[in-house]
Formats: sequence, structure tokens, C-alpha cells
Amino acid sequence: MYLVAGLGVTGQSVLRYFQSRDQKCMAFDSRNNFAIEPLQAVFPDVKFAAGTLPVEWIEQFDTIVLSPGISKNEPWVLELEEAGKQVIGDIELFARATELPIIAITGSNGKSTVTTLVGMILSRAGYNTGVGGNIGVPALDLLIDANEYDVFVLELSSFQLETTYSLATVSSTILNISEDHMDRYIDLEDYISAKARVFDHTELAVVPAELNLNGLLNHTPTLCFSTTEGFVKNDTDYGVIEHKGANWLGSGDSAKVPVSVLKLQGRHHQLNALATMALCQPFNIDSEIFTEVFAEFGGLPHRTELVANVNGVDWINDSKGTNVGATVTAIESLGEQASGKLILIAGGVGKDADFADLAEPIAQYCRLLILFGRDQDSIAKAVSGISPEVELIKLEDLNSAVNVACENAQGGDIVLFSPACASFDQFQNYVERGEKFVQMVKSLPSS
Ligand code: UMA
Ligand code: ADP
Repeated sequence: MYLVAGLGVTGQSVLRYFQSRDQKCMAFDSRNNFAIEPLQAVFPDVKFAAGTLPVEWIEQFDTIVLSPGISKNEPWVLELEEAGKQVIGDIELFARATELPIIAITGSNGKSTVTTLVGMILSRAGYNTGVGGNIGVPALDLLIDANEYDVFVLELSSFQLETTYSLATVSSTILNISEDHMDRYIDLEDYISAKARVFDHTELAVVPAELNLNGLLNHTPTLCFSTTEGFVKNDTDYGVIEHKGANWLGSGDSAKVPVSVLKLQGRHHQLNALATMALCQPFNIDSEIFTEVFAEFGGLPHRTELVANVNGVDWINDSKGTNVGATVTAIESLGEQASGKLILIAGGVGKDADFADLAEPIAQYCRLLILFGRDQDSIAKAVSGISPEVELIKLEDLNSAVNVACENAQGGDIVLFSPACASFDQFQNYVERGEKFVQMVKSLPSS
């Protein structure tokens, strides 16, 4: 018998999956105020509880299917594990249920983008491709929908990987590592080791050349990617190659895609494209398909997305910039493009991050830093004294931040909303936060 713990997007997908297989289970959400009734109506055969796990349930299940938002180190989870219960996640159930090829993508930033690109490329090549995981479509839903898939592409978070043991993949990547979720992990090493589980049973590891995995991949065939000039030496290196007087993305001596065709220019977009090509290597995709898709793909919503140009100022929504690494990347890539300066709007729930890495790019590219939300003081402290030219203004909420940015922006500037924080203090999630920002920008007066 299974206990499904956490009844959000993941938990409900587990309930649907078990229902489709006539598998009995019990369901629990540790929030006191969780409304059970609507779920009870959809899953009449499942016993539900919220708040405290009923003691008499404990001897009735042997496996807990834990939602990614619940840490394995929660005292009640540790107690159950010590009592002999197995703790797994939805991705472990997925791994046990399918024999089809799987490509798995993790990393601190770029996961959704690369997952989407790999999905587009395999679909264009004629494979019926199921795309899911942390990107939003829970993986188990792919096993019960009406499609006959040929291959799955899964975006996996470190949280999901913590409870995954037997996922076998044709290719897997950690795209990059920068500090995130430090409220959940002991230190960066702990966070990396959760992510490194993506390589446990892979046939092909795809790794950024800069990432040191300390001998973790000794016996796994590995492809490396990098945009550093002259990096590509052989077929296992993916990088930028000079060919016919131009720069191309490729590997070994095979130039595949001219860099100039990429709709999204900038170093991190090239890295994402290289990782995508390497992950697809087992499928022998034609260069034309990569070229077409990279030329078409304009990015996902809420990722450095141009909202509007108001009075000569570009307003950029990067609400998915939820950690320092993403915001640094956004500042650097937009800072290089701007004819004027950047006005950065940041803040929210800091997840115990060290914000010090923001100081240098802010000093180099910003005119003004506007902070709002719960952990604004941690950011202010970390970047204080950055540069006398960069003014810092602290405000209550996003609405005031947008108004102050509008008052201060000059023609040629870029207003960048890249919070470097999670959204939960003032919004449901990054999507709601981004949508609110877009609405605010669209109602700004233009003269
Ligand atoms: N809950 C408990 N006890 C707790 C904490 C939560 O019972 O101690 C319950 C909540 O009351 C709620 C449910 O668990 O009912 C929420 O579960 P969850 O936090 O695991 O989130 P899901 O709704 O299942 O969504 C998850 C991912 N969220 C997290 O990992 C926090 C979604 O990624 C993912 O899209 C979805 O599964 C489908 O796979 C979101 C995310 O923020 C986008 N991910 C993080 C990130 O990208 O940085 C990891
Ligand atoms: P994830 O799913 O890992 O959160 P996304 O593709 O949704 O990644 O992008 C999240 C944020 O990271 C966005 O702000 C985006 O601009 C930035 N980003 C995308 N790719 C990279 C990369 N390769 N390196 C650093 N930042 C990136």
C-alpha cells in the first residue's frame, strides 16, 4: 500500500496514476487547512487526511510517495523512514513503469528552456515526444494520457531527484550549477549531490566543461559543452567552431548550426543550444532540424521576455529569474545590449541565498536598483557599497517598483524585472508574478 504525501500538482497526478491502475493508496497533506473534500469527490476510494497523519494508518502502508516540496528531512518523514517505510517520488514511479527512452534535464538554470528545445527537436524529427516533470506537466500524467509516445523528455528538479533511484536514461545533463534552494540543503555540495543522481543510470552524460564533478562520471560516456574559443578538440566536445569564416555550433569537425541563425543571441542561449544538441546525439538528428528550431525558438514566457518599449525604454520580464545565477546572466546579457543603463527590479523570498555575486554586474551595468518584498534587506546588505553611481531604492511591492522605475528610466535604458528570489511572499508563483508585471507595464502612460 502507498501513502501519497503532499496533494498539490504532483500528489494529484500520483492519485490519477494509481486510479488508472486500480492501485489502492492513502493520501495525506501536512497542511492543517488543506481542503480534502474536492479531492475526495474525484477519488472516492482513497482515504484522505490533512494536518497530522492518523497513527492507525502507519501500519497500513509500506511506501511513501513524497511530493518534491516536502523535504525528506521533515521529522515526520524521517520517523517513517526509520520505521522501515520506503520513500520514493513520482519520478521513481515513472521510472519503474516505462521502458521507453528518457532524456533527463536538471541544473540550476535553463532546465525548462532546454527541455522545451529537446522536445521540439525530437517532435520535428518525427518522434511522438512526451515532455513533462518540473516544467509543469507532472511526469505520471504522460503515462495515462491518450498519446502513444516514442520518447520522454523530463525536466527534473533537485527535489525530485532526491527521491529517485532507478531512473535509466539515454542521456542526462546537469546544465549548470549556481546556488539555489539553500534553505533546503546543508551546503552547495549537498545540492550538487542531489542533482548528480540524474547520472546514476544514464548511457550518456552531458556536462558543461566548467563543471567539476569530482570523478563522479569515471565510467559513463560523457559529452562536454562550452562556448570557450578553441574548446572543441574531438567528437565528444560540443562548442563553437569556426567554419567558412563564421562561428557555428557543432562537435568535433562537424559544424552543424551557424550561430547567426539563433533567434536568441547571447552566451547562455548558445550553451542551452549546445546542451540540446548533445542530449539529442543518440537520435542522430539532422543539422537542418536543429537549425530550423533554433532559428524559430524565441524563448519561453517570463524568461528575459520583452514586454514593451515605452518611451524608448525596453521593459523585460524575467520573473522566472528566481536565483542569483539567473539574474546575473540576465544583467550581463542585457547590459551588453543596452545603449543606456539597466534599472533592475529584484526581491521576494531569498531562500537563504548569498546575493554577493549580484554586486559586480549591478555596478557594471545598472543605473538604479529597486528592491521590494520580504528579503530585500538581505540583497541590500550583500550589494551595499557596490558603486556610488548606482542608486538603491527599497519599496513595499512590485507596483511601486514599476512606477519608480518608470519615473527614473531614460531613453535607451532597459528596465529588467529579474527578482533573484522566489515569489511566495506576495504571489502564488513566478507565473502570477510575471503576469502582474506585464499588466503593470502595459498600463504605463506613454508620451
Ligand atoms: N505540502 C505538504 N507538506 C509540506 C509541504 C507541502 O503537505 O511540508 C503540500 C502542500 O500543502 C501542497 C503540496 O504539498 O498541497 C504541494 O506540493 P509541492 O510543493 O511538492 O508542489 P507541487 O504542486 O507538487 O509542484 C511540484 C513542483 N513544485 C516544487 O517542487 C516546489 C513544481 O515545480 C512542478 O511543476 C510540479 O511538481 C510538477 O512536477 C515548480 C517549482 O517551483 C515550478 N519547482 C522548483 C524550482 O523549479 O525551483 C523545484
Ligand atoms: P529553469 O527551468 O532551470 O528555472 P528556465 O529555462 O526556466 O530554467 O530559465 C530560468 C531563468 O534562467 C531565466 O531567467 C533565464 O533567463 C535564465 N537562464 C536560462 N538559461 C540559462 C543558462 N544556461 N544559464 C544561466 N541562466 C539561464
